Amino acid sequence: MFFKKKIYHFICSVIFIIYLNPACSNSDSSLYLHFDNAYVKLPLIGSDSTSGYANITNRTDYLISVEGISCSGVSLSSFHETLVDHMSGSTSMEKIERFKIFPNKSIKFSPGGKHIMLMGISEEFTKGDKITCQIFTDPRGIVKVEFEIQ
Ligand SMILES: [Cu+2]
Repeated sequence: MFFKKKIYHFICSVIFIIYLNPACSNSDSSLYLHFDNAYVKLPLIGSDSTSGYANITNRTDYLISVEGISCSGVSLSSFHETLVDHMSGSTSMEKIERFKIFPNKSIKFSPGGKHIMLMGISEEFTKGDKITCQIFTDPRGIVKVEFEIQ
């Protein structure tokens, strides 16, 4: 009886390890491009535009080009970069058409730098909601990412 219980425990442990080890779930396409701390700032009252941030990691051994983004409940989503004019100190934004992430490297989208620009965001969204975005990559296709509204 004791022996049987031990075998059962062993089998459970093996199953547990297989399911939790990311290396065993390579079939999950969302893992090749990983988004950490993906969030969107709640738009200011009276505004329907806001920005999103994340730390994006290329978990493959090849170069990945990120070609675009489309988010549900948002009219226009794109990648932007904040530029600072060092002479005047003023800032402006420029659209990034595409960007590359080297194998096993990360790119940080953070306040004051690169950001995801969301224009025409639905008024329905409130803090804690999730915005689902599709990220288009070459190669591989589409990665689905959820950005939490903060
Ligand atoms: Cu912008």
